[in-house]
Amino acid sequence: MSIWKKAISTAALATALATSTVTVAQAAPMRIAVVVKALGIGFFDAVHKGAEEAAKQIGDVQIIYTGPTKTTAEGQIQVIDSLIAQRVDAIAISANDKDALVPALKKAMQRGITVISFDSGVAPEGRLMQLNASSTPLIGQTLIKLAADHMPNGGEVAVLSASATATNQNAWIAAMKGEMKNYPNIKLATVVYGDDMADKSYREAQGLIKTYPNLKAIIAPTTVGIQAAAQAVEDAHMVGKINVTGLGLPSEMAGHVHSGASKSFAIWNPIDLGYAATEIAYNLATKKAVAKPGAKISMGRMGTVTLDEHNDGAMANPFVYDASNVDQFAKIF
Ligand code: RAM
Repeated sequence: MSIWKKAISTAALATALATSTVTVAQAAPMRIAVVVKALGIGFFDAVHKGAEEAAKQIGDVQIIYTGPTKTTAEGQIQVIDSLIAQRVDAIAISANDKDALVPALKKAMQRGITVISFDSGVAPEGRLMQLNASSTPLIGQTLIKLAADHMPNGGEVAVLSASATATNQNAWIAAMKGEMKNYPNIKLATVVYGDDMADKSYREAQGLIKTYPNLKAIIAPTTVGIQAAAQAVEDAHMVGKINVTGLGLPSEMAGHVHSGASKSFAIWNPIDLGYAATEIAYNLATKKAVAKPGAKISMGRMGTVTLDEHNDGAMANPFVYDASNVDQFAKIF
């Protein structure tokens, strides 16, 4: 046999081996796609960690962690179409827009893919259920209280949100506005959107600082926004004048708490959220559970979630971080 022929037959053997490996792999794991608002966001990296933890515990699950590069519905629709083509078993998605994703996710469900949303919800017709991180009214109350606690004389606050179509932030802002009736001396000056992009969030925070000279607090119900706002307040030498609060990761906020830019902030455990969403997707995909109003669905070590009349459920309560505990939790998420 010539060297050339030998090379070809070796290549053919390698291909045969590779094909047989693929055949074995196809039979085994269930593929659960975790689709996030955008790649590169620390909060979702922690969600990914939790999803992998659940997959390891369940044993026959492979996580496909994916998302667009920007927090847009168009980007997520492309990702969903590609997951349908790959015939994944389940999709757990944090939505950039509750309505725009419905046709693509309906198509996925028609092809037998189990679809749930978590964190930022999809409208009921586009998913089996929605796992909220926490109770929406509770987050609304927490957000305004965090600001009010450090405004003894009241005054103006502004909200720096994620994208204008983000289901979760919009629900929390609505809850916060409702709760503000109990704080008559606090006025909401404006709501601006940084799209969960660090640079845009930073520019929006700079705009708030310039436009509202009497601003007492920036409330950012997004881990990207709160970090950018704290940085902008430090850079503008406004520490002590404007308090930055909202929802943040201890690992990203510890320095800003120590600088004084943020007195306190809140969050639930994002690792737990990724873990719980994966457990639920697995239980629904394997028909161990059915999503319907009143159902109690197992989230593994996180207990059970109870679904309301829209098939929405909440995982856990948010927790408050300040100078006394932020370093301890910064090591975890
Ligand atoms: C950002 C995202 C996410 C939200 C957190 C609080 O990471 O907008 O959806 O839950 O902030």
